[in-house]
Amino acid sequence: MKHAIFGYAALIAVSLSSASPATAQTAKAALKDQKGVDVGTVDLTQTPAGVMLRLSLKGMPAGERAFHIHAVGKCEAPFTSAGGHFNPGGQKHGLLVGPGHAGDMPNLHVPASGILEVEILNAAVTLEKGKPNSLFGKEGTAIVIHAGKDDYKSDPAGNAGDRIACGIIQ
Ligand SMILES: [Cu+2]
Repeated sequence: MKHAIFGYAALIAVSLSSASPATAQTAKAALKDQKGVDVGTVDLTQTPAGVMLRLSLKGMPAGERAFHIHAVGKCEAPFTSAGGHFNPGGQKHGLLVGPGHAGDMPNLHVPASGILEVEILNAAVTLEKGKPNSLFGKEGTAIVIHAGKDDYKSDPAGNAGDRIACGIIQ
């Protein structure tokens, strides 16, 4: 009897995996500091509600750090190469001011260990190519972490200071 139940469960598992096609869109960014040292990763997954960013940081100085998606997929220290915030809607910066840039996201609170694991949903962007808010446009996009916190209102960048880490979304 047990045998039959297990057999049935296995059959369901197989049919589920073949029914969900390989269209789950994902992307990744490897974060480096200005010296080229690896400081973490971001795994991006398309969901019906937007793009889920799973951030895994290590060796990051403790404190509040701005966390954004920037408009150019180029990370050459000091990372001004990544351009301004990803802003296909032409909005002003700041979650306290209005809708903000599509690349605006809440500050990270890095603990003394320098290690942080967090998931953040960005409903304003997509991994789907060809859409105006796609992270895979002509110039690509990059994840940037700043030395300071985003004040959520100063245009164009939240007065967040230097760019201390960068990773191309690919
Ligand atoms: Cu930024």
